[in-house]
Amino acid sequence: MQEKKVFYITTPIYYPSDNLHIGHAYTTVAADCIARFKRMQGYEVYYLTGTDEHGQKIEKTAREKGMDASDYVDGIVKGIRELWETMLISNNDFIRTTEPRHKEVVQKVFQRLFEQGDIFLSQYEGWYCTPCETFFTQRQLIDGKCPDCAREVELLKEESYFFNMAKYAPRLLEHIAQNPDFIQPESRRNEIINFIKSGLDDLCVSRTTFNWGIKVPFNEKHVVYVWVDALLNYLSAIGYLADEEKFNHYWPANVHLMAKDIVRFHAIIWPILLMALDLPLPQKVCAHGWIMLEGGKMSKSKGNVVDPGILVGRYGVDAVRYYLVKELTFGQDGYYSEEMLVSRINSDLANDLGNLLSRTVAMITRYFEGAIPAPGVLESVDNDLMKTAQLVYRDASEKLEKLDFAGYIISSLKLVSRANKYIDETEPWLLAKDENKKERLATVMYNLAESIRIAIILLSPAMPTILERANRQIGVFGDISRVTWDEAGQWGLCPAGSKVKKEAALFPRIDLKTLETTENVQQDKKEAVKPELKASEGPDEKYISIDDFARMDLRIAEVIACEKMEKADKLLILRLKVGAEERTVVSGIAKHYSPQELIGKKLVLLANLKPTKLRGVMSQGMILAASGGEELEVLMLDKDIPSGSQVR
Ligand code: ME8
Repeated sequence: MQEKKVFYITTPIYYPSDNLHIGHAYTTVAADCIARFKRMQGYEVYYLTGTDEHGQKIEKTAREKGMDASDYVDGIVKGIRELWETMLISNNDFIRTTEPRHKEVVQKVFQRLFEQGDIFLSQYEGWYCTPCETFFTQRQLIDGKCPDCAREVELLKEESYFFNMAKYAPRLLEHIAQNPDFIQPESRRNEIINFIKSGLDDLCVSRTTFNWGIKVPFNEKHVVYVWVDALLNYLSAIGYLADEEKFNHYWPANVHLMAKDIVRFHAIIWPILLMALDLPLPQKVCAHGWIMLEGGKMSKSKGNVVDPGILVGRYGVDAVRYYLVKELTFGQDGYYSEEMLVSRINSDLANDLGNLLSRTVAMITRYFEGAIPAPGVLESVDNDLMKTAQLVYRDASEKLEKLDFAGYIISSLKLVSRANKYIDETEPWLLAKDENKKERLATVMYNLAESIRIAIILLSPAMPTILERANRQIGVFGDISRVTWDEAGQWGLCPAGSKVKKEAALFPRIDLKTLETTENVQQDKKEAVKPELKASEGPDEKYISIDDFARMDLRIAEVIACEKMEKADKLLILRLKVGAEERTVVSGIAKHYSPQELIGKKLVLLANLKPTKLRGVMSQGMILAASGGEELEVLMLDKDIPSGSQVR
């Protein structure tokens, strides 16, 4: 039977509570890379992204801005759509959970699950923090108070609908066991299995404490829990209960891509909902790591975000996409820095790829009047280059299939490096001096053009404008809209006689010293858009706002090791445990404390201070101490508060 060549891939639908940052851009670009790769393989791709617009948080944010929730999200969503256009995201659809096509599906599903007994009415009991409008469980409270704002909480009961999750747990475990690829990577899979095995509580699937949501059709006091609402977007977008043909054509999804923060929703709640609806489960739920900034995960609520639109304006869409796709090692977290971005552009793109192209174009222009010559007899060095091209093609394809995005880029670059080395090995400038070596020179030029052709095809899902830009210089691609992935797997497709033409560098080198950093730019931008706010706050400079204070990430840290720094009589090197993490901090307290006095003590750490090297040791934060005259005392805790706890 012929394989059904349809491929349905999704990103999470993002909260339009604020503008998106490069974390969101990472997922969307990575999914776009797969969508483009699959299209080049001849699949009919449906690439879905969108926005998750309901819920208490968005209602509250809009209210704080003095806006209607729907006007507020309209503005943010417009910006998100523009961002995806700027980043050349090739999504086939953009779903908003406020659209009628989605709301209808949510209501019908809720009704069905209620009628078949999976959903039932009961009491939700929890600790409620009125200022935060949030329920917490007993375990979440800190000293019996709200874990977010430390204020009093009250025990409240709320009538809610619940979904009986435990009923489906054995089936889900069996599905995971029988489909080892269902949850990727494996570390997440194990985490999910353990979570399910520890027992699934009934899931509260409705709320009565706010209105900004989809009403439960048979009880208008309730709105549907925002995660049930949101997950159903994957069905409503492709016509579930509305266009049966379209729905059956695309469902089940091949890949749901996201970061690890929301994998539980996708690997537990989502498949259980689908089982209850008698629908097949998606093929793969894949969770990548987080893009971090010094000081922690980049997130809207922390405010430590980098705007991808600004980066694209500065470095170009291909370069920013390239950086993102290469950034995260499969399943792991990675740190963003603008220096790293620039260094990748300069070394991988300007030096390795850009130079390979410009040197080849220059040599073909000089030695063969700008027309790619036909190759002659192959030598062993040529065979080695050809073999690398074939291996790289297979490896890059495999890595993309497995959603190992960084692995795919690293693999593709191997061909670029091999081709650069081939120039050094074959020394075309020497061949050009000897008329008898003209045929050999022709072979070398042809092989270089061929390597470039293959490398550019392989990199094109990550960098969508590269085919067109390279084609202007080395016209071997013909009609670029018809280039297929397969063509990268075949050596010798480059038509001899194709013209080359020197143009501006594919990726100009960037001098970081001449640039402002993005953080500066964003700061300027923030001030530019908020002039009224600044004016109304007045020039009261002796105070800082609670937001200023909240930017400091103060944490309890336990000293697990400590030593004197050699040849520095004031400095101690402390090894700290901060929750699950370990840090090294260099502190100028050696005159006041011996290392032994500090081991086992709990201190206060400013955790999001920019890391800096002190006498060659990277110090990741600062411990707090009081000083008066000659005296100095490090702040320590008496009670047994766990390390990692916040200080406020
Ligand atoms: O969770 N690094 O929306 P959201 C990498 N509406 N990826 C990141 C990231 C970071 N620092 N920050 C965000 C929601 N992301 C729900 C989803 S789906 C039915 C509902 C990406 O706006 C990553 O894909 O908080 C993460 O899973 C997602 O944005 C969370 O987006």
